[in-house]
Amino acid sequence: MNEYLEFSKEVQEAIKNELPIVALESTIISHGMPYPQNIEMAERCEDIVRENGAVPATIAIMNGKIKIGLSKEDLKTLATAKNVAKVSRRDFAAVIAEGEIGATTVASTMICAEMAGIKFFVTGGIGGVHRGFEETMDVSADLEELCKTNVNVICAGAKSILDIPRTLEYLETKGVPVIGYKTDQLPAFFTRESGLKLAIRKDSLNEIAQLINAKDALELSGGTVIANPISEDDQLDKDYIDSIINEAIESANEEGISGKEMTPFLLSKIVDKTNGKSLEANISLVFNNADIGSKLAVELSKLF
Ligand code: PSU
Ligand code: MN
Repeated sequence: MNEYLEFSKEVQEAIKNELPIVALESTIISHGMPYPQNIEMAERCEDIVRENGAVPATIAIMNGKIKIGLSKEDLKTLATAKNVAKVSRRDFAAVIAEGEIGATTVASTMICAEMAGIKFFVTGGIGGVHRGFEETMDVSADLEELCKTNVNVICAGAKSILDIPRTLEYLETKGVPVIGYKTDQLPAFFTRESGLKLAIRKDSLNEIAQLINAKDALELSGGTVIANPISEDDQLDKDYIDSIINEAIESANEEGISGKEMTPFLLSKIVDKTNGKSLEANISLVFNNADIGSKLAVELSKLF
């Protein structure tokens, strides 16, 4: 397994010195945001993690290797190159074998983080059960990964491009703890509330660290979701964003979009239709997650 892993100097040092490490995904860079906001976001996320006393490990596939920690040039490539594959669990082995450039989704970043021994992973939003899944059977591989791979994912919930109630049901069925950080509700990415009540609420990072510690001691498999709502100031108006999301889904259906193209298509349509307002909100919530995720990684390291 290890022959495929390639660690940056910074991450190697962190492992040697037992510093808390936070994984970051690359699909959000290559397929989730336009250039140049994508690279600015990626670099700033890494800095937020560092400022909080943890070490960032942005993950991607390059030259047949799984890179754990990227150089500035790697980030630039992921942010600008047109031939970057979106790699979920299904695509992983093929992209490695072909030596292609691959951006990792939540699912595949979790796989890589677990291989590298990294316990925390910060992203924007997780994939989930798509609306109309009864017809399409489109359920993100992110959910299955959360069921089996032991990485703690800090996110702002799931976007309402998805069927959020069914996404939450799926996680419940598969036994994934979803922890609301200072909230009773699953956040809906652009908005703080979804109307869906969570079983677990924690108001301090120490309590979340204790929960993770207990889960690990019990050897319960699978990951956790730490749901961290977008800030009051940056959230979008619910009716406004819902109507834009509905339009975007209509366009996707008209254009016959399906499979792995669906999420990137919807994200970019929403950015266009909001004249970039959704992008600002998206960036703000990712920074918020990088802040809380790295503080949580530091908090857990204090328990040992
Ligand atoms: N949600 C976002 N931004 C993103 C994604 C999801 O708000 O960039 C990306 C993540 O990488 C996630 C992936 O893992 O989309 C889910 O894609 P799919 O629905 O095809 O599994
Ligand atoms: Mn899908």
